[in-house]
Amino acid sequence: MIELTETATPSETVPQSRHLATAVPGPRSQELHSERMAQVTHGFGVVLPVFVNRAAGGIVQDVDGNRFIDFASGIAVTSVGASNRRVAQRVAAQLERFTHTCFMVTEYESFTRVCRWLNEHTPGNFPKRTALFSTGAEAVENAVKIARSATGRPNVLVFDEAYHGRSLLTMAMTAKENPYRLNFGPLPGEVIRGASANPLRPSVDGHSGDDVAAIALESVEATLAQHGPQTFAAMVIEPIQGEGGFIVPAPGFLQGLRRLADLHGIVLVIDEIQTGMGRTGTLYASEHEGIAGDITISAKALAGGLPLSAVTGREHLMNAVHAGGLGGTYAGNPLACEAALAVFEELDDGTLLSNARAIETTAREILEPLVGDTSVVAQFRGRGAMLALEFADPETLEPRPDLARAISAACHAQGVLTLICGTFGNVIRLLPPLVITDELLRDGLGVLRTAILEASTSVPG
Ligand code: PLZ
Repeated sequence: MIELTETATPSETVPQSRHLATAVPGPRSQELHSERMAQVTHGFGVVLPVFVNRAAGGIVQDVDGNRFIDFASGIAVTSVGASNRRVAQRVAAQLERFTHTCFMVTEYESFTRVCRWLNEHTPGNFPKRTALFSTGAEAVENAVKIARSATGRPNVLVFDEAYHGRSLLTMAMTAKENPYRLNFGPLPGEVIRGASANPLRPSVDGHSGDDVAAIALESVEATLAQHGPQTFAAMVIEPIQGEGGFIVPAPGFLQGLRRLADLHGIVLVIDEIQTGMGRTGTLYASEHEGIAGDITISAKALAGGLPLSAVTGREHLMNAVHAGGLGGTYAGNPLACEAALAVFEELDDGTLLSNARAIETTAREILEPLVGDTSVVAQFRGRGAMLALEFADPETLEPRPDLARAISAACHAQGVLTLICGTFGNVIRLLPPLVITDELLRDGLGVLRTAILEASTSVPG
């Protein structure tokens, strides 16, 4: 029996149970949403148009009194809970002292302490330095700047199904056209895409099973050769591809990239923005593969919901940049640094890591049988509390985004907040806070399972 352990979450402020007070969205949310549509750019989408008034532990509560089981964590951000007590207390105390100085103008100690923790806890047993920024995309761009500065080379290798952000450079590094790149060109150059090693849908055809990693690596080598390996500053990869569909690469692929990077003097940048900070049951997902990036990027769950990102890497790379070459007004904001120190305290005793592993065990037990039992789930995959179901015909692999949308909508209507991802939009992903109770987790998974069974019986098969 796997137990989820309680941590310091003020769950008394929001009852930890699913509750429907109105239809979803409720009347107050609908009112606020129409005002939003009148005021906010239509360039932002929304997964579930309910307005939140509180969130804690495993629950998001809306202005109509509906309580949703949180399988999103604000896209892998609020791993310690959306109103974690340690985060709230540290940030409140910092608010009283000062909100901002700009670290490039005058210094504060918390910035250094966050860098020290990251130097000590990111994969790789070598001397490191860290730079702090605000968003994930900003950190990815800075990792590229650092790699270019250190190597004197221009090119960046990225991979099929990659997601690295929405800023101009990271949008070019992201694979999916719609919605991320559509109409936003021209894209910056010197970004070259290589094969990924998706075990279900390999980028390179004509082989099966165990060869996926080896064949993808051959293709990557050919891509490097075509452009000249000595022109590449960096290769950037997510250890589990997130927005692209929660794809765990075929075994051996990441180790193979590590070898290619070493062979050609290319900086291996591991984008742990979605996978890091305990999400997959280890502090960083690279640990599952026994590899370390020359640079590791952290963001999202790093500061419990406050905007903070980090580039941590080998000392000689990080220090290759000229003084003044890196920075940003809000980079490593003091409120966000205090929040990160609180997150580190939460991670300290290993409870959240074992919670992530327990979440996987429970979800696997409830959801994995759907792969054989229905004719709509092609795969259950992921690690720790980063899990997904891909909806497709198991024989032909014809993607079924319609089913993913219908099932997700059924979950929303019953008070379970699920998200969709994947190149074909046919993957439902689970990213619960690592502090969710076992009872809530099972309730939410039960709702999802029933929705899948109902959808699959309406599919001829
Ligand atoms: N790298 C691996 O997952 C952000 C994107 C949501 P930012 N993923 C959520 C959306 O549709 O905008 C992400 C990621 C990986 C980089 C990023 C970018 O991080 O903080 O959104 O800039």
